[in-house]
Amino acid sequence: MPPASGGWPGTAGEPVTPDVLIVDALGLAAIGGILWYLRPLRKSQPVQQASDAVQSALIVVKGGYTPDTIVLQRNVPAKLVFRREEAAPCSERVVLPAFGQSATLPQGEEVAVEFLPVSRGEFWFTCHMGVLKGRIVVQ
Ligand SMILES: [Cu+2]
Repeated sequence: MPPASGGWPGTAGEPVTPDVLIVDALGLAAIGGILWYLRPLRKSQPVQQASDAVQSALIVVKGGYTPDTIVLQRNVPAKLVFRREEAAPCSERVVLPAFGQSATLPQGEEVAVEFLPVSRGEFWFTCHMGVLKGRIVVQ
């Protein structure tokens, strides 16, 4: 008699015993408990949505700023993340005078600069000597 094809060996014909049903019920109860536990966290979701409204951009600092033009919407919190990929001291500090911000950029680290652009226009960000230049366009 040839072996039955298909199915996993050992599972075919295995009876569903009351023990299995109890385990399933406990599993469902555990899942229900976890969902109930997470309920308060779900209520905080609007905060998460608020953070979704942040406009962010990654700017690589290496002999200049890439990209060197960042377009932002006004009245939406902005988060510019600078990643300096060089050791040249020229770029170790970035300044955004129009937004009252500046930051030291350790090599290889990502440093976030956050501000709220409220006015339309074009604004410069530069290294602390004004050699490297980037542009922020607020629409
Ligand atoms: Cu410089």
